[in-house]
Amino acid sequence: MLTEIAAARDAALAEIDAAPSLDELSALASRLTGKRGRLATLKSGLGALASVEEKKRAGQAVNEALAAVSAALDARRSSLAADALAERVARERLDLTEVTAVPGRGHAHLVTQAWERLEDVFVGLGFRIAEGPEVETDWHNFEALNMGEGHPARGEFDTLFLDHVAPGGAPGSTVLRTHTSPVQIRTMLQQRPPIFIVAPGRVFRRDTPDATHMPVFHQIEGLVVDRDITMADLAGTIEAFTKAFFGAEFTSRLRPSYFPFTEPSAEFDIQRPNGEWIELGGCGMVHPNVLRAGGLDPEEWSGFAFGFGIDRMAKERHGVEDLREMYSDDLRFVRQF
Ligand code: 2NL
Repeated sequence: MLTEIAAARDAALAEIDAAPSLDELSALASRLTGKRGRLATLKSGLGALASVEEKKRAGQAVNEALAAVSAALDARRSSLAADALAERVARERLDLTEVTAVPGRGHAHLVTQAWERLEDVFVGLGFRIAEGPEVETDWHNFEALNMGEGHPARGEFDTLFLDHVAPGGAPGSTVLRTHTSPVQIRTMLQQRPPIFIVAPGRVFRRDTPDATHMPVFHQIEGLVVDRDITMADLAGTIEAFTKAFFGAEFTSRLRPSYFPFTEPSAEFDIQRPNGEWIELGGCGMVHPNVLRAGGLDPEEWSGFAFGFGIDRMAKERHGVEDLREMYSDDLRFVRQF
């Protein structure tokens, strides 16, 4: 009897172990533990045993076998359930990478790159970055820069006027700034010298777009005001900037020129290592009238200023043929830089 019980138990355990699915396990469970199972049959045959002692031992063995079968069923059930869940999770997994393009890493626009590098270099030379409004008053944009009403230089600027009339302003006296110089005027009015600032920013002129002009472009202007600032400081700063931005093999030169807001005025050129000269921007000693407009006494303070185009700089640096390319949204162009 005990051998039969052990055999029935081992056969049951082997079947449980081999059950391939939860459904089949559940069918197996009713068969093994049901009234017509082998162990149940053996149990009901206990009465036929000869001695009480034998009945007791066989009864205990059957109960232990049934408990072992029941425990094995539970274990197999949770193992099959875990497998089924894992299989279902794998089957229902949504691979979103198949429908979403892998997002490539973008980069700053060509002009932004140049703008940020210029800021870095000027900060390295001891300048601070100044900002101001893009919508300006006629006074800050022209008058304070020694270009009174009717000054011929105003005509060069093809100004974009706004209908908006500032409080206390005359009609037609609100403009989109044609240069970032008004930022320097505002700085002079706000803080005492020493002033060492650069003002990068977006500027506007009524130009028809072509290979070298855009109605919206970017400029960076510098302003230094302190006691005893001379043209030598200007030339030295331009040279230090040239080497820091373009490389030690580059040099710079100043050529006499004219601007209403500086006196004397100069163009500044840089020389490539191959000897070629490129015109970069303008500069000069701040005109006494401009210092006065900024609330400073020209007998006490002197300064220099310079300005150049950021877009042109990016264009030269990367050999872009047409400025309009820089403002197209053609990714084939944008991705080259
Ligand atoms: C150019 C020339 C220049 C300035 C800008 C300036 C500003 C103040 C006072 C005096 Cl507040 N000058 N700015 C001076 C000389 C030249 O820019 O060709 N820019 C693209």
